[in-house]
Amino acid sequence: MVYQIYPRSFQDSNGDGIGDLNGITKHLDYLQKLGVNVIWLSPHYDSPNADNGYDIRDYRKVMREFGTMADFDRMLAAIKARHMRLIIDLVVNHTSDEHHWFVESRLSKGNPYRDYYIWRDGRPNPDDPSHPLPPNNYPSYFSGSAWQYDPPTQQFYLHLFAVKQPDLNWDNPRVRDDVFALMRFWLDKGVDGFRMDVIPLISKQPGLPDLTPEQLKDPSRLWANGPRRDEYLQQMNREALSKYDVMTVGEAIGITLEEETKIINSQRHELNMVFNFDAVRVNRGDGYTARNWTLPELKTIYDNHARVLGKDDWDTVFLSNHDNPRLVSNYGDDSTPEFRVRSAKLIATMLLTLRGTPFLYQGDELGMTNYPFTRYDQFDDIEVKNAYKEKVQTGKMPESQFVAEAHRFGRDNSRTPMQWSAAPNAGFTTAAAKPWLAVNPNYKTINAAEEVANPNSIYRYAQRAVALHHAHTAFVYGDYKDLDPTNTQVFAYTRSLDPSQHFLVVLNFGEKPVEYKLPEGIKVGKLLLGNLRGATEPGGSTLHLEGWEARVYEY
Ligand code: TEU
Ligand code: CA
Repeated sequence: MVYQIYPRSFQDSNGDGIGDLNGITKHLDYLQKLGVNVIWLSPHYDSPNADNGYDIRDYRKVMREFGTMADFDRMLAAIKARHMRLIIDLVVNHTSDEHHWFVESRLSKGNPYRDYYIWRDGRPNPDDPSHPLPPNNYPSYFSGSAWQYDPPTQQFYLHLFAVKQPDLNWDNPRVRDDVFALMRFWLDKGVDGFRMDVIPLISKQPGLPDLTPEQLKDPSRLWANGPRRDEYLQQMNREALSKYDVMTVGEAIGITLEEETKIINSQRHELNMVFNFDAVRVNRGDGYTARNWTLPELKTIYDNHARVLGKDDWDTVFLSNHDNPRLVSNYGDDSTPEFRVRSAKLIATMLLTLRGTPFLYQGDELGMTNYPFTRYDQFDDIEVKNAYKEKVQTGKMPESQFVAEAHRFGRDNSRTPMQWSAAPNAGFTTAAAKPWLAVNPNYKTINAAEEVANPNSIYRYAQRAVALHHAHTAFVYGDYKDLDPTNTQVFAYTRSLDPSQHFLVVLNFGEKPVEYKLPEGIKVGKLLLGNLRGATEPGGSTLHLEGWEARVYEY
């Protein structure tokens, strides 16, 4: 089980309002007790923080706000001492514009680092010849064009994300060598692998032609399937990964399930796993808009995973991270305390019993919720700020609608400080400090201190669900079978590993109680896990499920 830490928001240890590495070290027992095997640490490197560390200025330095290299080494040793492992975030599709490679690169066309990035002449602008147009029509993920004009050399550079995140030119072999060297730097320190940020985007389309109107609807599809992607990942595997005992998981933005087998099939020696976005985005339309979805759609996704990914293609299971809303607000029901607790437990049950390595994001184990945003100035995220400029300041969207959508899907929901206790600032930082992003006001009731002590809490339930996952190899290696794909309210599936391990998971995905008749031939046995007390039904074939009730049986 992998637990993601967003260091800025986890624990501040020195009262500056920003989480840090010593703060993480302080809570390792908490993570160990939850049953965490691997910690994924979001970027901890030196960065001007245009995108909270996803814009790296120096890959070999720790961000000053997060501490020192000695703090990192102490944290790593303390993780290992608890038999956990650490993977770090490898952000190498782009760097910060303050990275010395880019500082050099932009100086002159003849600079030795010029070809570390992607520079092009603009296109003539008939209306205003002194302001050339971008080289092509690529949009940035963070609004506007993906090209930025740079006056010193009068060329544009490519940035698929923020203006301060220029894309590296992986077609340059020196870039690849330098990336593999920095990977070895951290691997030599003893880190246990990487989560790789937008890794499929590293191979650009030859000649960078304009996207067609069709391609413009989802540019990631093309960008993620560049011609040299697998060659580069295989080289990375050969020159860095294969020399260590490590785990890798790539962020597979823009890639279909069928395509992802190219990256993860173990015979191909690229990455171990990827995050496929099909499930986490099932309820999303364009931008921050919602999409109507049904439970059978989600089941189809998991069924496809079981069908398409064979024994050489290891899967991941996740529905949250630092780019998505809070798990319980997004897929459960946070409208009443009772349903929040039940639905958070139900989702934990699902994540820990589906097929693949489960990932939890910090605070999921507490059922932390979206922040009650009501105003634009409460947001910090560059994605929100750029979208606001493009949509609201141009009059394309009313401010109230923008705030409502960013409240529903914006990334700051999951980035508010971890709620450790009922103390001021939720114990994230000192009472006197101002946290870098506001603490969710519900911290007085939703916090780790309360939940660790309360045997009926989400945390304590998650602990049991993780333990169950670890206790039976069927949850790791077993077959997955959806018992009732078209049922719109109940998600029921089995995980089985012959000859003797047979588990049944039944999830009532909604507030309405339901009588659920099991398919022919299945009779429940011992109840191993359930999110409502007293669910002791005789070994029958009809289950009476309360709203958001979850159960795991032996059968
Ligand atoms: O995210 C890439 C990515 O998929 C985002 O475009 C995401 O879809 C969007 O932000 C959701 O609203 C990775 C990191 O996880 C993210 O935090 C970074 O901002 C981004 O790359 C650039 O490094
Ligand atoms: Ca701090």
